[in-house]
Amino acid sequence: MSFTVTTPIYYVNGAPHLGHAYTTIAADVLARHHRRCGEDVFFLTGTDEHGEPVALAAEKQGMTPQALADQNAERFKALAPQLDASNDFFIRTTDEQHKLGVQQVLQTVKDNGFVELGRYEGWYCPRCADFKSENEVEDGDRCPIHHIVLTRESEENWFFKLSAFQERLEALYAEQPDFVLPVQRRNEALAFIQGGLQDVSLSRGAKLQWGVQVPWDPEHVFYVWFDALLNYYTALAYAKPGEDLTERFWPATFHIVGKDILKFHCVFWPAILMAAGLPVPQHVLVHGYLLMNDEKMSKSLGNVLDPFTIIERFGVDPLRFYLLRDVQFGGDGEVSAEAFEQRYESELANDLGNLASRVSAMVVKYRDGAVPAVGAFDLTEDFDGLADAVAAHLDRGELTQALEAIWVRVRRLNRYVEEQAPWKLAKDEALQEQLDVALATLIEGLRTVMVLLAPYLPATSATLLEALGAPDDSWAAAAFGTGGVTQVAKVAPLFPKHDATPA
Ligand code: ME8
Repeated sequence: MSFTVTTPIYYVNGAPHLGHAYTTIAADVLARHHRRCGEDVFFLTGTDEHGEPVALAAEKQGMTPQALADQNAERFKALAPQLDASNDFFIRTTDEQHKLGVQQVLQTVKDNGFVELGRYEGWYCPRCADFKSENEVEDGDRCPIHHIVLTRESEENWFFKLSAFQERLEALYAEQPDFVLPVQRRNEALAFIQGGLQDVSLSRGAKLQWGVQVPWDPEHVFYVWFDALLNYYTALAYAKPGEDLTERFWPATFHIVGKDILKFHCVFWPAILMAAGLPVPQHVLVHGYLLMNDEKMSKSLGNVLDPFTIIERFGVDPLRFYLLRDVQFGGDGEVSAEAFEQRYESELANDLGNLASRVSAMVVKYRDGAVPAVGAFDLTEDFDGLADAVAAHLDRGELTQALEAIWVRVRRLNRYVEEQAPWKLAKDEALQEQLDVALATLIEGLRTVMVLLAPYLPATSATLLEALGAPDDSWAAAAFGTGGVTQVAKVAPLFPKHDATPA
């Protein structure tokens, strides 16, 4: 079975920030989960380098768009490994093969009769690279997202006949009810479609040169959004030298995007694929905004919390954990350094880190590190069905719920330590068997949660499973009771204390 997951390709008009890290981490969790289930996974991320957002930023900095793109693409490329993201390829829309792919697909769209010449009259935000309808425009003719004054455009353009896809899109939403997840985003997208679709500009005229040339009209470049969306498809043809991966990995399983770009992914994208005669993706998973002081973080608003600082001080696993734990995936959520530290302290250092140290220390103290072999574990009911529940959540893109399901068991293990009080059992000759069961259960519980947490906390999970001598983190090992730990040493603190407040 194949599984293809993508992030948006990020604009190179600025540096990577926490919002970008968020989507990449979410995609990585799904990629890692499906890989360990033995599936054939392709995980794609990259950069969006054409259009006004980049051309304008380059002009401001006195650079050519290509030079700015080269500089910032490097920073986005470097972000992925820092997040421990396991992407299989990094696409840049300035790649020659991508440009060729865009031209081929959009030529097919034209040949199929879905492109015509027209005139665009109306508002345009060069930061969004998006056309704004009258009812979206804020007072003073401003962009509702960037609050900058919109430009008034009147231009001859090639248009994509989006209006021809109204019924086909409605049918798609009916036939594939989970095409857009979660359901409130699906409803938003469907309402947009049902509200009536207008044809959209497919190209930009002479005012903008920075883009992929329209093959049938070299004076024009494609509107950046169509160039960008096509990355998900074009990448497959050249991601692996000598092999075309398109058959193997298309259609995509999950496109993960922020709600700011819902319209493009949930409406334009399936329509353009249909127009080209290509299969549509299985799911678009839409998440909300990370908010700092209630304002969406974005490069254009200059309001960013730096993921690199957190990674440097705490490592990347705490960042991955915090973002997927503190903000319900799908909705908006406030993020702050204080909330990060609190989660770090109470959940990673205490709930998980202390559990691992205490449990391993007790096995060392009471059993010389030998994990007792027991006939049956306690807590089997508490763990019953957990792995399936986690998988079911992840299949619906419920990343926070899956993590919560695991964390309920982490808490259960902590309560079990208190209930059993192994330090008391140890003092009583008659209770040695119960102590054996308690220690074996705790080790098995710890092993199980660490296997399940592997997609979220890859480095921590590998370290601890290695320390337990049970490095298998495959899906088969995720079932409670599989066992395999025979000997343990005391585990060093997984999440050491940090005194200073991160910047
Ligand atoms: O839109 N909270 O690129 P972009 C959560 N190039 N996620 C956030 C975020 C925030 N505050 N800020 C950014 C583009 N993101 C286009 C995409 S795809 C074919 C083309 C994340 O650099 C989120 O995933 O503006 C959002 O959709 C994306 O970054 C926008 O990145």
